[in-house]
Formats: sequence, structure tokens, C-alpha cells
Amino acid sequence: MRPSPPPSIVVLTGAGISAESGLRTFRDAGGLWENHRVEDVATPEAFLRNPALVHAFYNQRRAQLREVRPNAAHLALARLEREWSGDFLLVTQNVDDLHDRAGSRALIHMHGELLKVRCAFCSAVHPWEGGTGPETRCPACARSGGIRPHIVWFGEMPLEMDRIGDALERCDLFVAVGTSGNVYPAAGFVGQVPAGARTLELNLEPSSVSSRFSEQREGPASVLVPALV
Ligand code: BJW
Repeated sequence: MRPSPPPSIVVLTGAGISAESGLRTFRDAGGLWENHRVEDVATPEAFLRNPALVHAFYNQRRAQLREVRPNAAHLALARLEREWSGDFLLVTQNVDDLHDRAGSRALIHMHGELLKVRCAFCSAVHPWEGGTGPETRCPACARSGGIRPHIVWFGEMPLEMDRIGDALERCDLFVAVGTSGNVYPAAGFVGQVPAGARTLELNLEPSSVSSRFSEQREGPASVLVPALV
């Protein structure tokens, strides 16, 4: 008899995995940044209305990244990827770079990345190098005024959905870590895995979609993720 292949794993992470590194989660922050509602700075409409304000919001968050480091949960997921012989994919909703810095490589940033910018004219993605004013030129198409954060705002299509969908359809174990289950399509991933796949939620408290998981564990990600790995 041929041995069955090792199980295929998909891990989804949210802001809760970076909370113990010192980055506040969206719902913890009370939805406010310097008295602006997050919806007023993190939408395509906000960017059209006041690009300087939106750039200031993301520049402040980029500055926060310099103060933080990956925690035990990020490091454990990077180790799992290195040591697991089956298929493994880490999908993060986080726009920070803590999974990258921990060593994860089979990684999709489905909501974009703080340390990248995109040209609204030609869609080319570039590393963020500090220039975000209206005069900043796109290195690819040379047009000015189109450089925006490489972030998926509400109403925009999250990134690499085909690759994520393929991995979910084939997965045997789906683990969601530190995500509130309020934002779609990520909140619906648990329903896209094959019937019979094991689904596990790791969170400080039940999320909005906890009942859809076959198993839940409550506690901090820095404890639960290394214990699982
Ligand atoms: C710990 C912990 C510790 C704390 N250990 N745990 C109605 C139904 C279905 C969908 C929709 C709908 N109405 C609108 C939509 C679509 C919309 C949506 O979902 N809206 C909802 C609000 C209802 N979604 C979209 O628009 C998405 N696009 C889309 O659907 O495209 C389709 C489309 C089709 C056709 C044409 C065009 C498009 C895009 C979503 C983009 C999300 N963007 C954001 C902001 C990015 C900008 C930025 O960062 O500035 O991404 S929103 C924000 O929420 C951010 C996050 O990635 C995302 C998820 O948040 P997350 O990670 O879950 O964080 P929190 O704070 O909510 O939760 C933290 C959790 O951690 C908590 O549970 C804590 O308990 C836990 N925790 N400490 C373990 N130590």
C-alpha cells in the first residue's frame, strides 16, 4: 500500500498574532486614529479626498514597525513551515512584516504590505522608500501623483485569492490565529475547506465565526501557537 501524503496545512493570521509584539489590533484601537475614524483613512474614497492624511496614517504605522519584533507565535509558524514535509501556506491579513522577519516564506499578505507602495496608474508595486507626496514618480511608468500604500482597503479585492482558494480546497488542517472573523472574505475561509478537514481557532476569546470551527482554543497566540507546532 502506498503511504498517504502528509497533511496539507493552511494557517490564517490576523492582528491578534502581532498584539504581543506591541501592535494594537483594529478593534482594540477603538476604530480611531488621532480622532479620525479608521474608515475615514483606510478607504479608496478617503485617499481621493485627502491623500496627505492617508499617507500620514500609514507613515505613522510604518514608524511603529521599527519598534517591534516578531514574537514566539511568528517564530513558531516559520519553524513549522521549515520542518513540515507536506504542503504549507501561511495567509496573513496583517500588513506588518513580522511574519517575513520571523522567516516565513510560504506567505501571502492578502491585505497588502505597509512597506510597499503601488502605482494607481500602472499597478506596479515597489518597496516603500519614504516618498509618498503628490510629486513622487512611479519608477515603472514615470507618472507622478499615483503612488498609494500597497494596502487592500474596504471594497477592494484582496490579493492572490486564486492561490488561497486552491490551498483551502486541498487542505486537511486549517488554523485561524488572532482574527475576529469580522472581515470577509478571510472570515469565510473556514467554510471553504473540504468536509472532514480539521479546523482550529486560536484566539483570546471566541470570534464571530467560532462556531464554524471543529475546535477552539482560548489564550494568547504566543503560548497557543508554539504549543500547537
Ligand atoms: C488575540 C490576541 C492574542 C488579540 N492572541 N488572539 C457583508 C458581508 C460580507 C462581506 C461584506 C459585507 N459588507 C461588506 C463586505 C466586504 C468587506 C467586509 O468584510 N466588511 C465587513 C466589515 C462586513 N470586505 C472587503 O471589502 C474586502 N474586499 C472584498 O470583499 O472584496 C470583494 C470585492 C468584490 C467585487 C469587487 C470588489 C471587491 C476587503 C477587506 C479589506 C480589509 N482591510 C483592513 C484594513 C487594511 C488597512 C490597514 O491596515 O490600515 O484589514 S480592515 C482590518 O480588518 C484589516 C485587517 O486585516 C482586518 C481583519 O482584522 P483582524 O486581523 O481580524 O483584527 P481584529 O482587530 O478585528 O481582531 C483581532 C483579534 O485578535 C480579536 O479576535 C482578538 O480577540 C484577538 N487577539 N490579542 C490571540 N494575544
